[in-house]
Amino acid sequence: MAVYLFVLILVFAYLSGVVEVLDNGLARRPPMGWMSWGYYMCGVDCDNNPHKCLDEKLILSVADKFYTEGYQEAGFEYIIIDDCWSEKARDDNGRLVADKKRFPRGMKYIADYIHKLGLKFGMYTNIATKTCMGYPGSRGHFEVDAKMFAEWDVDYLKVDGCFVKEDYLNTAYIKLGAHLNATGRPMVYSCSWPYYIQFIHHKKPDYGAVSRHCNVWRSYHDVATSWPVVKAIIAHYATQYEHLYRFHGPGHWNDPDMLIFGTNSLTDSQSRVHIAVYAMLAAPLLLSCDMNSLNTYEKKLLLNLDLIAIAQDPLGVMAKPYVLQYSVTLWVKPHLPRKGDKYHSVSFALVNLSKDETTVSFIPGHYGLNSTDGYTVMDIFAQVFIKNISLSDSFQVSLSAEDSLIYTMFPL
Ligand SMILES: *[C@@H]1O[C@H](CO)[C@@H](O)[C@H](O)[C@H]1NC(C)=O
Ligand SMILES: *[C@@H]1O[C@H](CO)[C@@H](O)[C@H](O)[C@H]1NC(C)=O
Ligand SMILES: *[C@@H]1O[C@H](CO)[C@@H](O)[C@H](O)[C@H]1NC(C)=O
Ligand SMILES: CC(=O)N[C@H]1CO[C@H](CO)[C@@H](O)[C@@H]1O
Repeated sequence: MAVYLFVLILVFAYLSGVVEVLDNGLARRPPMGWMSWGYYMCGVDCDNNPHKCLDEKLILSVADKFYTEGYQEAGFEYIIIDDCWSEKARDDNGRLVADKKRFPRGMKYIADYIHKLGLKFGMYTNIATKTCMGYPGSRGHFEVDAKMFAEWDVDYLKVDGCFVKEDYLNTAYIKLGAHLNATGRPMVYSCSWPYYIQFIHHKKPDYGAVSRHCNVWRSYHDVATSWPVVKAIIAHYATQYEHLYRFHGPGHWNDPDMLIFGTNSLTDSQSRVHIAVYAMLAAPLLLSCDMNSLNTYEKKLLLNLDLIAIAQDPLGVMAKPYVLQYSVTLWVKPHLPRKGDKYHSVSFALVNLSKDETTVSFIPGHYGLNSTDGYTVMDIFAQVFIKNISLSDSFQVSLSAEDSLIYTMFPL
């Protein structure tokens, strides 16, 4: 009997171990959309800086662009207002108030507008008494703020982690998550928690706990509108893969921060690297720009449905990086469709971050392919099938400096 019980407990522990991630039914695929911070930052000085003004007009214009120019069909959905949206003080009832000048009709109006187009609405707070930019934060107001975000029909909440101690971070994100859940309104919960643990408090984040309480979380520094910063993010994910991949999947995602398309920061080949690595990581794809500033090539990449299918694959596997010859990184990601429920399709992204052109070769069969009928190969940026290969074939690729190529192999 005792042995029997022990086995039961083991089985239970195993089962609960497997399902122990946040299960609110949300973010089954990495969120796609737009977030204000990367480009607009604390865009409050609208008179002197109208092109960097965070206001109602901007948010509605993003919604309109998503709706009219094909972004929504490609999967872009969440429109998220980051820091600096509120008045400097709460009202007499202790509630946050939207900035009266920049958001004169309030947040519910914006939510309704966005929802009418079939899109989703996101907002921001900080876990401390003030936000990172000094606006009122949620500490001491978790319940009232959670209810208010729910009343405003928010679908996604980004919660920053400035100005508090490590032990507070480790309990407060869990408490705020419980208050969000108690509202009954489904809200994707985006936590900056592990970033602050690792880079501000210099401790090891408990990603198990994070993935039990958050849908999305930041694990590295903020992006900025510059290529070296994007390269640093890519390098971080390449070196930290072993620590991150097991927590990454449907409903719970590592977030390398926004795409910097539309900010005139990247060459075409750097844009390919940026989107290729984010797609292979199964990262959230959040733009941050004036939607009118996306150039023709960036728009083509964002609406490349073969590429988006890799990024949004339902299995949600984070690609594994391998270092090939000449420091070229080969990212390998299995995904759907599967042949006979058995043989995955697999995408290979080659990325070289150096400044020289080179030729590399690899044998796809050495990276988990095993369908002996072979594979048919699509060049994802060109969107054409280029050839069929067998398991032992070598694949030779000429790769320009700071460039990327993606090949998807579908089992024949
Ligand atoms: C609240 O948590 C429960 C248990 O994890 C989950 O089933 C439910 O979907 C959550 N509800 C919301 C609104 O997040
Ligand atoms: C290789 O085959 C096994 C089953 O024999 C399957 O589980 C695995 O996913 C396959 N690998 C790929 C990349 O399809
Ligand atoms: C690959 O094989 C399939 C199935 O045999 C065939 O229909 C297709 O034309 C081949 N593609 C190329 C590029 O050779
Ligand atoms: C494709 C390419 O640029 N090849 C280069 C990759 O990176 C290494 C060094 O980082 C160079 O030596 C290669 O020429």
